[in-house]
Amino acid sequence: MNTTTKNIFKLALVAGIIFFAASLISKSVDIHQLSIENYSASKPMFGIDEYQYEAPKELSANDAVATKVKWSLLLFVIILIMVIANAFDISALTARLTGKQVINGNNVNKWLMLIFMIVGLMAVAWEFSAHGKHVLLGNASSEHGVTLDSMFTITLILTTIVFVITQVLLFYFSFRYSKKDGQKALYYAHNNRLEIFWTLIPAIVLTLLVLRGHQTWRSIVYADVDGTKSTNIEIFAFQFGWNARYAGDDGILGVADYKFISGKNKLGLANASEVDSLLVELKTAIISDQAAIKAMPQTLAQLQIDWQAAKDMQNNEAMTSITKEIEEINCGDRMDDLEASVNRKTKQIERIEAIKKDPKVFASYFTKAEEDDIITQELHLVKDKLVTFKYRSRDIIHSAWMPHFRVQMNVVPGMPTRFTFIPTKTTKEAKAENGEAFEYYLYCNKICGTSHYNMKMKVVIETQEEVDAWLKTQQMAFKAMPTPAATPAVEIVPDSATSTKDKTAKKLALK
Ligand SMILES: [Cu+2]
Repeated sequence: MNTTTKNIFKLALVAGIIFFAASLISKSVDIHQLSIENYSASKPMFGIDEYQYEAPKELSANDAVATKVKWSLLLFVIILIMVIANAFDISALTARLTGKQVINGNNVNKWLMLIFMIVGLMAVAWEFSAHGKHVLLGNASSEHGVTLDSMFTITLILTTIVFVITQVLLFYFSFRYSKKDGQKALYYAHNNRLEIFWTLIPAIVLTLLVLRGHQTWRSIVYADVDGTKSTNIEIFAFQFGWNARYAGDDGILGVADYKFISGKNKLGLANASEVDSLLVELKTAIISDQAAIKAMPQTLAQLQIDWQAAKDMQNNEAMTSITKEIEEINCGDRMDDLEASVNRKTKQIERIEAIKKDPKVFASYFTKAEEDDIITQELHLVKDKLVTFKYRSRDIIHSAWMPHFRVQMNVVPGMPTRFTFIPTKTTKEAKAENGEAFEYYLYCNKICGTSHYNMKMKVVIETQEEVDAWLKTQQMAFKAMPTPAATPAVEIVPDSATSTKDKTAKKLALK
């Protein structure tokens, strides 16, 4: 037995031991039922809220026996490998003594090639049957989703054919044309016809696949460019959650801008009174920042007095926190922070006032279309109806992903994106297929921070009537919902806005 074969056996031995250790570890760590049953083709990978946690079962007498059998089986395999390795050694020795070869390494290798091919292809077939269908997602619940899935299927079929042909050739040739004594390999450097054949065919096939993809993508992107044929819904992303905004009775989504975002106006809608109260808020905050800057020496003196008092009382905790504050002032950090805050707010005020100053710009922002907009925590869509999502992000890049609908789009701050599609299966129908626990969700598919994993919004597909009824239970952004008794809608000035104004007025008067 030559050193290479010996090394291969050694490697196999090590691999066996590693595999055994890994299987032991994975058994001892309870990974929340992360078994193959949970991720099989019949169960959708996404949409079922949470897998029920089941405590690991105690080992029964049968399990104990099974474990012992597995141990002995492994021991048997290890001994077998060692015996074979020794047999090779003995054969090599006999060959050296007698001059006759007992075991031919080339022969062993050629049969191993054949076995590897058969076992490998069987494993591929099993993988296809267990996980092949639509990459664990279940059937698509949207119109374009069916086309996308068929593209995946076609690509998979083509690549599988190529895979099987090349693998069979590779391993069968190694088997068929293994080294024989007295036989010399043919020197075959180049063949133009072959080169053209295996360059042209993949090129044509790939071009067709890419063109089909391009065509499908165009049909999605250009389904409703100006948003007139579909229901427009805004999808608003933030760390860490989603909001949906419906246009309300006027069918128009009001203008929104990041400059208008405030604690109360989280989506930054261009609402005149809301923006006015934001301006007051910003100006008040600037005044208080500036007062803090002016009072810095006094604050420092007071902190030093406080520190002495804390020392006298031997209050170590207070001393530490006061020392930290004193350091913050002494090194200039606090001053920098306050100045930056004043600058930031001044810029924001300037930008808002520039919009308000120009009547044309003002009219383009403050259209009043936002008043009846409805901001929701859930997404309800009508079955078989074209819908366009308009994405907006408050902070960083997110990605809105609805796996069941094969919908995904980046949500980028400062860059509006959109996606038009038709949902084709109601939540009820999906539940009938996948079980009562099933729900559609919109997930974030861009790792965006600590709570990214929890960034999702429930999606419900239902009839027009059901969506309308649900929308009536939601609150309009700046208007009261009409009462069911068909009384004319009363416009209510948001009272918290006035109260903020009052409060700031009082604060200003105090200064
Ligand atoms: Cu995110």
